[in-house]
Amino acid sequence: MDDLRDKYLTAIADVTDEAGLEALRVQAVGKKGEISLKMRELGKMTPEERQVAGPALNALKNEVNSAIAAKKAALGDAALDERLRAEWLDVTLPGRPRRMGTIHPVSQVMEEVTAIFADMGFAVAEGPQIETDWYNFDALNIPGHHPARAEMDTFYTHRAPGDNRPPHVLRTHTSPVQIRHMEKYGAPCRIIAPGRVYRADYDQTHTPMFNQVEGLALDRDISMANLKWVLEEFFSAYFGEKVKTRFRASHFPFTEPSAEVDIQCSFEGGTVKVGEGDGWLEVLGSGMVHPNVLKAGGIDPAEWQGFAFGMGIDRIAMLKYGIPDLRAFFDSDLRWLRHYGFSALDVPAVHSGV
Ligand code: 2NL
Repeated sequence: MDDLRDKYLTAIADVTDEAGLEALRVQAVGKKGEISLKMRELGKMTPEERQVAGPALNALKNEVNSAIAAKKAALGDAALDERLRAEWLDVTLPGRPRRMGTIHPVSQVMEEVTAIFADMGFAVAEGPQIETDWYNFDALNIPGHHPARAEMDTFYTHRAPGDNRPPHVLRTHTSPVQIRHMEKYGAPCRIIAPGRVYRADYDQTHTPMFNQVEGLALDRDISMANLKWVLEEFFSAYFGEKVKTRFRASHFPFTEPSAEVDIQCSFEGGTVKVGEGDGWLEVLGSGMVHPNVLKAGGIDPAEWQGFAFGMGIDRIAMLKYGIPDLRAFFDSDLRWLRHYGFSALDVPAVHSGV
């Protein structure tokens, strides 16, 4: 009995891992373990022998079991200590810097423009970028033979052979959005329609896809005077200082009368500065909505009238943020995006104006 005790207590003290300890447990007190087998032999003993051997064997079994339990706990603690040492982490280290993406100038300016017009009571309308030629041209008083159709360098979609319907077009302006809005909601109305438009043109100042914002205000007594106030209010808020406008008589099929609008600026040392000086910069087309266009939108021109305008978002973004080349807008060059992009936290709000 003493030999057994020495054997197992020594072995338990010497074992260094949990698998070895488990093997010892099976060998000593498992079902067919050495101590278990000894206990089975109790049955063959005389009652006198059993009275001595029984309690001694039980005591040995308990002693071995508690030695195993104690060792198991010690091995567990050692493993935890080792893990804690290995997984040590200095929480006082500064974080690794990760560069954040930026908001594209077009997106930023869209938000700015939207915020300013929203402040004047204009809602935002959106529509499809692929249009029928009716919404893109006919409804805007541009009939099939009109030179404006050719001038606009329109992208046409293909039709299946034998399909003789007129092809769809990539919208050349966001005016179709406003026609759809008139059809659906009627007058009065005050909306802007920002979005992508397409024209087959590519050079320093033109890209085949660009961004435009159009505006439409209809009521019983809206005039060019309201148009002029809205535009001066808009440009002053957008550029952050009072900006004068100059209206020049012009012609568009969808407005009558029509005006091209210039904003006040100065040209000094090769840079343009908006809102001061005696130069003028053309930024916008506008006019009173043509009666035929109102009719196309299902609105009675004897009862309603109003103004409309259209301007290039990319162009006013270049002016405000001093971006020289339009084509770089759509190159996805990361260095350009980091330089001209905005922080996501730089949320546009309406300027106090002047
Ligand atoms: C330009 C000229 C313009 C409009 C767009 C418009 C829309 C409707 C009815 C009447 Cl639904 N007009 N839009 C009017 C005048 C000019 O854009 O040069 N844009 C860059």
